[in-house]
Amino acid sequence: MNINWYPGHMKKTKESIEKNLSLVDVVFELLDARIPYSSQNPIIDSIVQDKPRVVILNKSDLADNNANNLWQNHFTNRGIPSILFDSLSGKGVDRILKIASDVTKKKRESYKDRGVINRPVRAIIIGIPNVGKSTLINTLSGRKGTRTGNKPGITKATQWIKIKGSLELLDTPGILWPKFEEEIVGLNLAFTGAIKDEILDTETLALKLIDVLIDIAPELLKDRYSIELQDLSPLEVMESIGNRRGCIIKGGEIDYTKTSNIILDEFRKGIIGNITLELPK
Ligand SMILES: Nc1nc2c(ncn2[C@@H]2O[C@H](COP(=O)(O)OP(=O)(O)OP(=O)(O)O)[C@@H](O)[C@H]2O)c(=O)[nH]1
Ligand SMILES: [Mg+2]
Repeated sequence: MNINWYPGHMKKTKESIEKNLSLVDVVFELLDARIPYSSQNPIIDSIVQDKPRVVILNKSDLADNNANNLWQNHFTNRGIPSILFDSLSGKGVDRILKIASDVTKKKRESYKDRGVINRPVRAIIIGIPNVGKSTLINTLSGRKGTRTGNKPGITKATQWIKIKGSLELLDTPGILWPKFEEEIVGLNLAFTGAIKDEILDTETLALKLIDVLIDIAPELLKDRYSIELQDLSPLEVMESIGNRRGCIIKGGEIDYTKTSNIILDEFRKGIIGNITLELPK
Protein backbone atom coordinates (compact mmCIF):
# COMPACT_ATOMS: atom_id res chain seq x y z
CA MET A 1 0.00 0.00 0.00
CA ASN A 2 1.64 3.18 -1.20
CA ILE A 3 0.82 6.10 1.10
CA ASN A 4 1.98 9.63 0.43
CA TRP A 5 0.42 12.84 1.64
CA TYR A 6 2.46 15.99 1.26
CA PRO A 7 0.12 18.72 0.02
CA GLY A 8 1.34 22.24 -0.71
CA HIS A 9 0.24 23.63 2.65
CA MET A 10 2.71 21.33 4.45
CA LYS A 11 5.60 22.65 2.38
CA LYS A 12 4.45 26.18 3.18
CA THR A 13 4.19 25.35 6.89
CA LYS A 14 7.71 23.95 6.87
CA GLU A 15 8.96 27.21 5.38
CA SER A 16 6.99 29.22 7.91
CA ILE A 17 8.47 27.14 10.77
CA GLU A 18 11.96 27.83 9.44
CA LYS A 19 11.17 31.54 9.27
CA ASN A 20 9.77 31.66 12.80
CA LEU A 21 12.57 29.66 14.35
CA SER A 22 14.75 32.68 15.02
CA LEU A 23 11.95 34.05 17.25
CA VAL A 24 11.70 31.04 19.55
CA ASP A 25 13.77 29.81 22.49
CA VAL A 26 12.69 26.18 22.52
CA VAL A 27 11.12 23.65 20.19
CA PHE A 28 8.46 21.26 21.50
CA GLU A 29 8.45 18.28 19.21
CA LEU A 30 5.22 16.35 19.66
CA LEU A 31 5.44 12.66 18.89
CA ASP A 32 2.65 10.10 19.04
CA ALA A 33 3.55 7.76 21.93
CA ARG A 34 2.10 4.83 19.97
CA ILE A 35 4.56 5.43 17.10
CA PRO A 36 7.47 7.54 18.36
CA TYR A 37 9.72 6.43 15.52
CA SER A 38 7.21 6.76 12.68
CA SER A 39 5.90 10.10 13.94
CA GLN A 40 9.35 11.69 14.06
CA ASN A 41 9.84 13.89 11.03
CA PRO A 42 13.20 12.93 9.45
CA ILE A 43 13.77 16.50 8.31
CA ILE A 44 13.33 17.86 11.83
CA ASP A 45 17.06 18.00 12.63
CA SER A 46 17.72 20.24 9.69
CA ILE A 47 14.77 22.47 10.62
CA VAL A 48 15.52 22.76 14.34
CA GLN A 49 19.31 22.91 14.10
CA ASP A 50 20.77 23.82 17.49
CA LYS A 51 17.66 25.18 19.23
CA PRO A 52 16.92 23.52 22.57
CA ARG A 53 14.43 20.75 21.89
CA VAL A 54 12.00 18.85 24.11
CA VAL A 55 10.23 15.71 22.95
CA ILE A 56 6.66 15.35 24.17
CA LEU A 57 5.32 11.82 23.82
CA ASN A 58 1.66 12.73 23.50
CA LYS A 59 -1.35 10.39 23.58
CA SER A 60 0.58 8.28 26.08
CA ASP A 61 -2.84 7.39 27.54
CA LEU A 62 -3.48 5.35 24.37
CA ALA A 63 -0.07 3.65 24.38
CA ASP A 64 1.31 0.69 26.32
CA ASN A 65 2.76 1.61 29.71
CA ASN A 66 5.94 -0.48 29.46
CA ALA A 67 6.58 0.78 25.96
CA ASN A 68 6.11 4.35 27.20
CA ASN A 69 8.95 3.84 29.67
CA LEU A 70 11.20 2.20 27.07
CA TRP A 71 10.71 5.14 24.74
CA GLN A 72 11.34 7.67 27.43
CA ASN A 73 14.62 5.89 28.30
CA HIS A 74 15.50 5.86 24.63
CA PHE A 75 15.33 9.65 24.44
CA THR A 76 17.04 10.13 27.79
CA ASN A 77 19.93 7.94 26.58
CA ARG A 78 20.28 10.24 23.59
CA GLY A 79 20.40 13.32 25.78
CA ILE A 80 17.02 14.59 24.59
CA PRO A 81 14.65 15.67 27.38
CA SER A 82 11.30 13.95 26.95
CA ILE A 83 7.95 13.95 28.69
CA LEU A 84 5.17 11.38 28.61
CA PHE A 85 2.02 13.38 28.22
CA ASP A 86 -1.68 13.19 27.63
CA SER A 87 -3.00 16.51 26.35
CA LEU A 88 -6.58 15.61 27.04
CA SER A 89 -6.21 15.18 30.80
CA GLY A 90 -3.34 17.65 30.96
CA LYS A 91 -1.76 15.81 33.86
CA GLY A 92 1.88 16.83 34.04
CA VAL A 93 1.56 20.33 32.63
CA ASP A 94 3.88 21.54 35.37
CA ARG A 95 6.64 19.26 34.09
CA ILE A 96 6.37 20.83 30.64
CA LEU A 97 6.58 24.33 32.09
CA LYS A 98 9.53 23.28 34.25
CA ILE A 99 11.45 21.73 31.33
CA ALA A 100 10.72 24.77 29.18
CA SER A 101 12.15 26.92 31.91
CA ASP A 102 15.22 24.64 32.42
CA VAL A 103 16.24 24.41 28.79
CA THR A 104 15.87 28.15 28.25
CA LYS A 105 17.68 29.19 31.44
CA LYS A 106 20.85 30.36 29.69
CA LYS A 107 18.92 32.36 27.14
CA ARG A 108 16.77 34.00 29.82
CA GLU A 109 19.84 34.91 31.84
CA SER A 110 21.49 36.47 28.83
CA TYR A 111 18.40 38.63 28.31
CA LYS A 112 18.49 39.66 31.94
CA ASP A 113 22.18 40.56 31.69
CA ARG A 114 21.39 42.78 28.74
CA GLY A 115 18.66 44.50 30.71
CA VAL A 116 15.75 43.01 28.77
CA ILE A 117 12.98 42.46 31.28
CA ASN A 118 9.66 40.65 31.04
CA ARG A 119 10.55 38.95 27.81
CA PRO A 120 8.40 35.81 27.60
CA VAL A 121 9.84 32.40 26.80
CA ARG A 122 8.72 31.53 23.29
CA ALA A 123 8.18 27.97 22.14
CA ILE A 124 7.13 26.48 18.83
CA ILE A 125 5.10 23.28 18.72
CA ILE A 126 5.74 21.03 15.78
CA GLY A 127 4.53 17.57 14.88
CA ILE A 128 2.60 15.39 12.47
CA PRO A 129 -1.08 16.10 11.76
CA ASN A 130 -3.56 15.11 14.49
CA VAL A 131 -0.91 14.39 17.14
CA GLY A 132 -2.48 16.88 19.56
CA LYS A 133 -0.53 20.13 19.10
CA SER A 134 -3.53 22.42 19.41
CA THR A 135 -5.00 20.40 22.27
CA LEU A 136 -1.70 20.71 24.15
CA ILE A 137 -1.74 24.49 23.65
CA ASN A 138 -5.33 24.75 24.85
CA THR A 139 -4.48 22.64 27.89
CA LEU A 140 -1.45 24.78 28.72
CA SER A 141 -3.35 28.03 28.27
CA GLY A 142 -6.48 26.81 30.00
CA ARG A 143 -8.75 28.06 27.22
CA LYS A 144 -9.82 27.06 23.73
CA GLY A 145 -7.64 29.50 21.84
CA THR A 146 -7.07 27.18 18.91
CA ARG A 147 -9.39 24.75 17.12
CA THR A 148 -8.88 20.99 17.57
CA GLY A 149 -10.55 17.95 16.02
CA ASN A 150 -10.16 14.23 15.58
CA LYS A 151 -8.96 14.31 12.00
CA PRO A 152 -5.70 15.53 10.49
CA GLY A 153 -5.42 18.98 8.95
CA ILE A 154 -7.45 21.03 11.45
CA THR A 155 -4.94 23.83 12.05
CA LYS A 156 -4.47 25.80 8.85
CA ALA A 157 -2.03 28.52 9.87
CA THR A 158 0.53 29.32 12.55
CA GLN A 159 -0.82 31.21 15.56
CA TRP A 160 0.76 32.63 18.73
CA ILE A 161 -0.99 31.84 22.01
CA LYS A 162 -0.05 33.43 25.34
CA ILE A 163 0.23 31.13 28.34
CA LYS A 164 0.34 32.26 31.94
CA GLY A 165 3.80 32.39 33.51
CA SER A 166 5.17 34.42 30.57
CA LEU A 167 5.27 31.62 28.04
CA GLU A 168 4.17 32.09 24.44
CA LEU A 169 3.49 29.17 22.17
CA LEU A 170 3.34 29.04 18.40
CA ASP A 171 0.80 26.53 17.15
CA THR A 172 1.57 25.16 13.69
CA PRO A 173 -0.32 22.99 11.20
CA GLY A 174 0.79 19.35 11.20
CA ILE A 175 3.45 18.44 8.69
CA LEU A 176 4.66 15.22 7.13
CA TRP A 177 7.49 14.79 4.65
CA PRO A 178 7.59 14.13 0.91
CA LYS A 179 8.26 10.39 0.96
CA PHE A 180 8.04 7.60 3.53
CA GLU A 181 11.15 5.54 2.95
CA GLU A 182 9.73 2.53 4.83
CA GLU A 183 6.24 1.24 4.04
CA ILE A 184 5.54 0.56 7.72
CA VAL A 185 6.05 4.24 8.59
CA GLY A 186 3.28 5.30 6.21
CA LEU A 187 1.05 2.53 7.56
CA ASN A 188 1.68 3.46 11.20
CA LEU A 189 0.83 7.07 10.44
CA ALA A 190 -2.37 5.98 8.70
CA PHE A 191 -3.34 3.50 11.47
CA THR A 192 -3.09 6.20 14.10
CA GLY A 193 -4.96 8.86 12.12
CA ALA A 194 -2.22 11.19 10.86
CA ILE A 195 -3.12 10.73 7.19
CA LYS A 196 -6.40 12.02 5.89
CA ASP A 197 -8.82 9.16 5.27
CA GLU A 198 -9.91 10.45 1.86
CA ILE A 199 -6.62 9.34 0.29
CA LEU A 200 -6.62 5.94 2.00
CA ASP A 201 -8.05 2.61 0.95
CA THR A 202 -9.58 1.90 4.35
CA GLU A 203 -10.28 -1.78 3.69
CA THR A 204 -6.67 -2.55 2.79
CA LEU A 205 -5.55 -0.42 5.71
CA ALA A 206 -7.79 -2.25 8.18
CA LEU A 207 -6.51 -5.62 6.90
CA LYS A 208 -2.93 -4.45 7.43
CA LEU A 209 -3.85 -3.29 10.94
CA ILE A 210 -5.42 -6.66 11.74
CA ASP A 211 -2.27 -8.33 10.49
CA VAL A 212 -0.17 -6.20 12.86
CA LEU A 213 -2.53 -6.73 15.81
CA ILE A 214 -2.55 -10.50 15.33
CA ASP A 215 1.18 -10.27 15.74
CA ILE A 216 1.60 -7.80 18.61
CA ALA A 217 -1.71 -7.78 20.52
CA PRO A 218 -3.63 -10.99 19.76
CA GLU A 219 -5.23 -11.17 23.20
CA LEU A 220 -6.61 -7.64 23.02
CA LEU A 221 -8.01 -8.32 19.57
CA LYS A 222 -9.66 -11.56 20.72
CA ASP A 223 -11.11 -9.97 23.84
CA ARG A 224 -12.44 -6.86 22.17
CA TYR A 225 -14.35 -8.73 19.47
CA SER A 226 -14.99 -12.05 21.27
CA ILE A 227 -13.46 -14.00 18.42
CA GLU A 228 -11.00 -16.85 18.12
CA LEU A 229 -7.89 -16.24 16.05
CA GLN A 230 -6.51 -19.77 15.63
CA ASP A 231 -4.71 -19.66 12.31
CA LEU A 232 -7.10 -17.25 10.68
CA SER A 233 -5.90 -14.89 7.96
CA PRO A 234 -6.47 -11.14 8.43
CA LEU A 235 -9.38 -11.32 5.99
CA GLU A 236 -10.99 -14.16 7.96
CA VAL A 237 -10.52 -12.18 11.18
CA MET A 238 -12.19 -9.19 9.54
CA GLU A 239 -15.09 -11.40 8.52
CA SER A 240 -15.47 -12.73 12.08
CA ILE A 241 -15.50 -9.18 13.40
CA GLY A 242 -18.03 -8.13 10.75
CA ASN A 243 -20.27 -11.02 11.72
CA ARG A 244 -19.97 -10.26 15.41
CA ARG A 245 -20.86 -6.62 14.83
CA GLY A 246 -23.72 -7.36 12.46
CA CYS A 247 -22.01 -5.61 9.56
CA ILE A 248 -23.96 -7.51 6.95
CA ILE A 249 -25.37 -6.26 3.66
CA LYS A 250 -28.16 -7.66 1.54
CA GLY A 251 -27.62 -11.28 0.62
CA GLY A 252 -25.78 -12.00 3.88
CA GLU A 253 -22.42 -10.64 2.68
CA ILE A 254 -20.02 -8.94 5.08
CA ASP A 255 -19.98 -5.15 4.84
CA TYR A 256 -16.21 -4.79 4.59
CA THR A 257 -16.24 -0.99 4.50
CA LYS A 258 -18.26 -0.70 7.69
CA THR A 259 -16.21 -3.37 9.44
CA SER A 260 -12.96 -1.68 8.40
CA ASN A 261 -14.15 1.66 9.72
CA ILE A 262 -15.11 0.14 13.07
CA ILE A 263 -11.69 -1.50 13.48
CA LEU A 264 -9.74 1.63 12.55
CA ASP A 265 -11.91 3.87 14.68
CA GLU A 266 -11.72 1.62 17.73
CA PHE A 267 -7.97 1.24 17.38
CA ARG A 268 -7.49 5.02 17.08
CA LYS A 269 -9.59 5.69 20.16
CA GLY A 270 -7.75 3.07 22.21
CA ILE A 271 -10.91 0.98 22.58
CA ILE A 272 -9.11 -2.20 21.48
CA GLY A 273 -6.54 -1.51 24.18
CA ASN A 274 -3.37 0.40 24.98
CA ILE A 275 -1.19 -0.54 22.07
CA THR A 276 2.21 0.78 21.03
CA LEU A 277 3.01 -0.19 17.46
CA GLU A 278 6.80 0.04 17.62
CA LEU A 279 9.58 -0.21 20.19
CA PRO A 280 12.98 1.48 20.21
CA LYS A 281 15.35 -0.31 17.84
N1 LIG B 1 -6.48 10.21 23.87
C1 LIG B 1 -5.88 11.36 23.56
N2 LIG B 1 -6.40 12.13 22.58
C2 LIG B 1 -5.76 13.28 22.30
C3 LIG B 1 -4.60 13.70 22.99
N3 LIG B 1 -4.19 14.89 22.47
C4 LIG B 1 -5.08 15.20 21.51
N4 LIG B 1 -6.03 14.24 21.40
C5 LIG B 1 -7.13 14.21 20.42
O1 LIG B 1 -6.53 14.11 19.14
C6 LIG B 1 -7.26 14.86 18.16
C7 LIG B 1 -6.34 15.83 17.45
O2 LIG B 1 -6.01 16.89 18.30
P1 LIG B 1 -5.51 18.29 17.74
O3 LIG B 1 -5.02 19.06 18.93
O4 LIG B 1 -6.50 18.93 16.87
O5 LIG B 1 -4.25 17.83 16.85
P2 LIG B 1 -3.24 18.73 16.03
O6 LIG B 1 -1.89 18.14 16.20
O7 LIG B 1 -3.40 20.16 16.38
O8 LIG B 1 -3.74 18.45 14.54
P3 LIG B 1 -3.59 19.34 13.19
O9 LIG B 1 -3.92 20.74 13.54
O10 LIG B 1 -4.55 18.72 12.27
O11 LIG B 1 -2.17 19.16 12.77
C8 LIG B 1 -8.41 15.51 18.93
O12 LIG B 1 -9.55 14.69 18.76
C9 LIG B 1 -7.93 15.50 20.37
O13 LIG B 1 -9.00 15.46 21.28
C10 LIG B 1 -4.07 12.84 24.01
O14 LIG B 1 -3.04 13.10 24.65
N5 LIG B 1 -4.77 11.69 24.24
MG1 LIG C 1 -3.88 21.76 15.29
